[in-house]
Amino acid sequence: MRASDLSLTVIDGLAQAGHRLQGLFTPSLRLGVTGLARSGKTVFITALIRNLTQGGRLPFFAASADGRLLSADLEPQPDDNVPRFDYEAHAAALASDPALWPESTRRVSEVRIALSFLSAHPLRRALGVRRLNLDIVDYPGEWLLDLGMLGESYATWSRDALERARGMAGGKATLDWLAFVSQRDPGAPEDEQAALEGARLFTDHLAAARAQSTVATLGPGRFLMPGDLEGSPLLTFFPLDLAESAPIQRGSLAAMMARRYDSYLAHVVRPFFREHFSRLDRQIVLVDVLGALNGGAETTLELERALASVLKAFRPGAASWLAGLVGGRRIDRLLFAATKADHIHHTSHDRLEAILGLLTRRAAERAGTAGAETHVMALAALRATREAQVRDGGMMLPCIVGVPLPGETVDGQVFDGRREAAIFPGDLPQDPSTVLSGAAPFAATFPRFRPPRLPPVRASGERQAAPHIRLDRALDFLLGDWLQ
Ligand SMILES: Nc1nc2c(ncn2[C@@H]2O[C@H](COP(=O)(O)OP(=O)(O)OP(=O)(O)O)[C@@H](O)[C@H]2O)c(=O)[nH]1
Ligand SMILES: [Mg+2]
Repeated sequence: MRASDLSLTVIDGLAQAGHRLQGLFTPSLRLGVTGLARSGKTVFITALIRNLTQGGRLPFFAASADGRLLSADLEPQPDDNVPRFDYEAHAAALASDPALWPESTRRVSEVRIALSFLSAHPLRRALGVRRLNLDIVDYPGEWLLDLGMLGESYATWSRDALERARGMAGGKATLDWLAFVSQRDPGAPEDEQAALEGARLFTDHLAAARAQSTVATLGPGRFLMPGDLEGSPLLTFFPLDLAESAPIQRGSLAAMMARRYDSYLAHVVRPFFREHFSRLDRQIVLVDVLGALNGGAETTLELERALASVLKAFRPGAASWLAGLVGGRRIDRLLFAATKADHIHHTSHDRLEAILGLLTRRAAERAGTAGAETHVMALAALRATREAQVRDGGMMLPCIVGVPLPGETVDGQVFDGRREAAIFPGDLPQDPSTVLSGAAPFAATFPRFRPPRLPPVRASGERQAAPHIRLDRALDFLLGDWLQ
């Protein structure tokens, strides 16, 4: 036997052994798609599945561009107690006429995408086709806010919640709740009726504040999106006006509230964190920066605060109270993405990235010191607009063109959901700090657009991908090294 025959036999043997081993053990990568409510998680996951399974145009996702990504198929999700992500329903909504965005998520769900690929390295490629399972969890963004409660006592949480409610330009619901709290003596004996009434008024206040704001930053999340906890006693607590130094008396209303707060953490927040977040390998944090800018400097500061509190729980690699829960896995790559970048002209994308970079800097610094690679990017998972130059007097304005959703208004013009419109979204400020200081209030408003209508996926093998902006770069950052 010649040397080259021998090496071929060895490679052949290795390939067979490798194939058998792969059947037994396919590595899995758990990707966390994190973000506050309406930040774009469900759309991101839907567009990701669509582009992977339908051979989307992904020129900056190396495995796909090099032709090494052979297939991507949905497989049963790994955890039998978690429902499957309803990709088919979201795809059907996008295929309907008119096309619809997915609805707000009400429960947790999970999806596994089985990828098969060829290695980029000739020697490893000789071992044959390799496989990777990509696991992703979707959940209601409201629940994310609760992670910030994990390190807080009932007393601290109460003080913070009251301070924020008092600082709001309160509507009736907020005023009613604050009036109720001001009449409660935390030292009074525990009282179930007061607990029920207070929790109801507190929930109304949260819902009203949520409806007013362009970003969701107030929790507890289950008060707004209860899921299977609708009507549960776990949701019957509210913040009380506690004096800084006074201890909580046994048998008092305050003790009752503190006990229920702790139960909420133990039975709702910790299990949610443990089951869905503590096992992540990679994380993309989606941030609706444009939505916050729409709300003004105060909303943008609120967003920064909410992000900071959430990211405390994700300190990649840091030794913290989390260390015991994290169970050995460490997030080694973290991507912050400003979503819905198709609302602005591409010439403003770097400014959008700069604003997000500033918003997340403190968190990114923490992650950086702990060794995770972080990156900031502006993207649109599902592009709903195109760009055009529109003449305005003697000037050419860089505009975006799309169909605003019914009822959306720009400059007093109300849209009907059918007509296309060219909109000049304005320039984002060059100095990102001005959006936080309010020094140069950003005046533009971004209407919500109708999604592009995506034809239904057919069994015939005809490929039906979806338009996006930089989804491929995000995939390359998040998965690229696992597909080498
Ligand atoms: N133009 C545009 N709009 C988007 C894009 N992604 C999301 N949106 C808009 O943002 C809304 C919310 O997106 P979702 O994906 O449902 O947000 P989510 O984070 O899953 O929200 P919850 O389920 O409530 O936590 C959508 O209904 C769209 O209006 C995008 O890429 N482009
Ligand atoms: Mg969702």
